[in-house]
This record gives sequence, structure tokens and C-alpha cells, in this order.
Amino acid sequence: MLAKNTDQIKELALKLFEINAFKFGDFKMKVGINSPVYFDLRVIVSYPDVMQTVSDLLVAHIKELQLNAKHVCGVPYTALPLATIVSVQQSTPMLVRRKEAKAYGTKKLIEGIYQAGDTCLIVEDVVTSGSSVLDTVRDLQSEGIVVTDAIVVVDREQGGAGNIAKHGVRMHSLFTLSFLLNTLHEAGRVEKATVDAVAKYIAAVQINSDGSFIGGGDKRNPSEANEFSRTKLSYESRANLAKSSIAKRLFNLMATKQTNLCLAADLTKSDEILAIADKCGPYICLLKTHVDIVEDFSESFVSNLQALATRHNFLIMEDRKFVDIGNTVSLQYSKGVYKISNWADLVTAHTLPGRSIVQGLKAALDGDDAVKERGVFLLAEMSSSGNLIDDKYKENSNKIATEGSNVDFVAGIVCQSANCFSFPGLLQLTPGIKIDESVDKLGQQYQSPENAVKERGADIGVVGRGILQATNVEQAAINYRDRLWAAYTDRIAK
Ligand code: 5IU
Repeated sequence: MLAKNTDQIKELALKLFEINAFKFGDFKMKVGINSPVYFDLRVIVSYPDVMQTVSDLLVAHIKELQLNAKHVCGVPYTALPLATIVSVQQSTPMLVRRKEAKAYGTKKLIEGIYQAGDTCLIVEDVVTSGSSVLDTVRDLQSEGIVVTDAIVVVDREQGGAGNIAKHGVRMHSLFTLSFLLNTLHEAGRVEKATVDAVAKYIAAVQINSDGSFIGGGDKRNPSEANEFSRTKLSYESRANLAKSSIAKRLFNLMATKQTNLCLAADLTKSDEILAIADKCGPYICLLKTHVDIVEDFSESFVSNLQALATRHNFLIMEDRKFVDIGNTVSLQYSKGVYKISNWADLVTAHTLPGRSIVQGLKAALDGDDAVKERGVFLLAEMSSSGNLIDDKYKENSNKIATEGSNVDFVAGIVCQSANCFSFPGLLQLTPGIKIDESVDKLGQQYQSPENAVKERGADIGVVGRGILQATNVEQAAINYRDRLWAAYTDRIAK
């Protein structure tokens, strides 16, 4: 790292975090182990200002280090646009490495004009083991091109620089992973615990260029190096990792109010709902409605419910389970009798229509500020017996939830098991909870609060009839609140 540009580099680090070029969580890596941090620098092509800053800094770095090669070559694919800008800015001719040789014609691996003996600087986005850089070095060398240096945006500090040096190539980076972490910590964006957990991971997981672990014979288990498993983190620390404003708010609310109970207020008269919201309000983080079962719906009902939400500090979720094309969903969300988007902090939606469901909901809201006030929980599993959801559907629902353009709006996932998703910035909402684990006559399958939270990964437990049908509703709410909260504190206890 060069001292000259420190402020600009720090600013860029925060910007990269903001645009989700890297995230903290529990991610599966190419080398088969999980990592607490995940980089996806592909997103920067959507932010020309970031592209500009990254390439300006690369060029400044190249000048300062006097890396005067005759060509530049990006490691395919993410680094190609970066290498292009560097080439144009410095007037250094570019070489393009094909990942597969053409099946016809010249069968060239390297495109561009060069001669044996020419020098070439490698440009790469993120280096873990260094194997991708070395693949490019090998192909260039097989054409007689001389490679002595590689410049990279992020060095994950997991052995890549050493592996590359073994092949006579020096690696220079704009950022190291530790520098990124410290910068985020300094700016109050991540907690000290996050910095420490990542440092521990880097120390434990050093990788050879063939993907095997350096010192692999010892007792360290790389999967244990990741302390970012979402079920082990506190709600407070997950608030920091959340990408949706409303998820952040809900995590913080749960932590301060010490409740992870959601009341399913499935009653058909507005007065009954308001009465139970008032009684149970102090003990819940969320109140879930099915507004289409309310027989006497009115605007004053929603304004009274909102007043109770403010008084008792809980959020409102309309369990609408949207499932249609984006345009229809957008209308259903904001128009009609209920005008749900006016009053529900959160809604639920099926992922059956694909990613357009999230875009449809967002389209109903008026601009970025309105999007920040609202959020959706996507359904990835159901508690009803014989439901048609399979593993592929679950996996794809998770993909939709964590996709770049959706992360600001998806607050969580409705599901029944801890393996549904791993990103700790999302909340798991789990319905179907009752102290006497049982079934109802219409396919509902219940589990205990402890089982839901400790075994199945629930962050918020949804209880309807377990409270609604109790003789003392308030006492029942307290009881469910206590048991769900104790299960959570047990779960995160080291
Ligand atoms: N609900 C489920 N299971 C699900 C989904 C939603 O029970 O898989 I998705 C809703 C239905 C009801 C509430 O509003 O959660 C549970 O109410 P009871 O606790 O009364 O069963």
C-alpha cells in the first residue's frame, strides 16, 4: 500500500462495501471451505465512478512502483475491464488471454500483437491462492512473454503472494483484507469482533496454489475458522451486516427490546386485533396481519394499529404472500382497498415468479427513501404438510434474496430450517410454533420454540393460535417471548 493515496484508498474501501463488492457471512469458496468474507468485484462495472477510482489508483500504483512493462494483461474475466482502462490511460498495449483456445482458426491463447521477450504486467481483481494469476502467467510464458509483476485490487492474504512469488512474479495490491477490515472498523461499519474473526480465519486458512491447505496436516479445521455462522452471531452484530435498512432496524429493535416473538394476529374483527396488539405489544418485535380476513377493514384500523406499533415499539408485517408478475404485484402492494405499502413495514412474497417479484414490489414505492422504510420476507419453505417446495426451489429463493439489486429490500426469509440461507444480514422468520408440538386439522405442523430457534435456525418465531387461543393472552405472550428469547441466548452462547 502506498502512503500517498491513503485517504482515497480508504474512501474506496467504504464505497466497495457499500456497493456489495464484498460481504461478511458464511460463504462457500472455490477451494471447498467456508469463508467469513466474500468478494464479488464484478459489480463494479455497474458503477463507473468506482471503476474510474480503482483504475486511477492502479495506474498511480504502477507509476510509483515503476512497473514499466510493454503490455498489460487482465486475468479473465473480472479484471478485463480494469486492464482495459489501465491500458488506455497509460497507452500501454493490452494482451487478452483466452480461457479456452479457439477450436478453429489460429488456436491462439493470447490475443494482441507481441513478440517473444516482451514484458507484461498482470492485472487481477482478487487473489486468494493465486492460482488464476498463475494460469495467466503460464499462458503468457508459453508464448515467450516475460512476466515479473502482477498488480491486484485485493490480496486476501491467504498465501497468494507467496505462491505467485515461487514462480518469479511479485504481487502488489491496492488493499489487503486486513486493511479493508480495519478501515471499515475505523469508520464504525463493522465491529471489532468481525475484524478479529476474519483475522483468525486468515491465520487458520492459508492455501497452496493447487487449493490444498498449507500445513494441512495439522489439527486446525478450516470450517471452524469461520465464526460467522449466522446462528452464532448476536442480533446486534447482524444489524451491522444487514443490507436492508428495515432489517437493520428490526435486528436492533429485537436486541434492545429483548424479544424475537412475532404475533400472528389472525383475527377477523379490527377491534379484536387492536385489543390483542395492545395487550401483547410490549412482548413482540413484529405483529403479523392477514388483512384480507378482516371483516370491517378501515383506514382508522390501520392508523390505530400503527399508533400501537409506535407506542409498544414493534413493526407490522402484512403476510400477503404476493405471487404474480411484477406489474400486478406492484398494484396489489400499493393500490386497492388495503393500500398495503402505506402502512405495512414488511410484507411476504413467494419466489415462484422469479426475481421480478422483488422488483415489482420496489416499483410500487416512491423512490430510494421509501424503499429504505420497507422490506420483504421471501418464502423459501412452508410449514404445511405436503407442500411442493424442493431443495432447488429453496436454493434459488436464497439466490434471489441475496442478489445485488434486491439486497436493499429483502429483509429476510420465511423458512423452517437453518440451512436455507447463510447470509447473517438476513432474518429467518419461522411460523408454525406451539409449546405443545402438534398438528392442526388443516395441515399445519408445529414445533416447540426451542426446536425452532436452536435446531432450525429461527431468528423470529411466529406464534398465532398458541397465544390467540390461550385463556390468558398476555401471559401466553410473555411465556412465548421468554422461551424464544432464552433459546436464542443459549444458541449464541459460546
Ligand atoms: N404461516 C404458517 N406457515 C408457513 C407460512 C406462514 O403457518 O409456512 I409461509 C402463517 C399462517 C399463520 C401463521 O398466519 O403463520 C401461523 O399461525 P398459527 O401459529 O396459528 O398456526
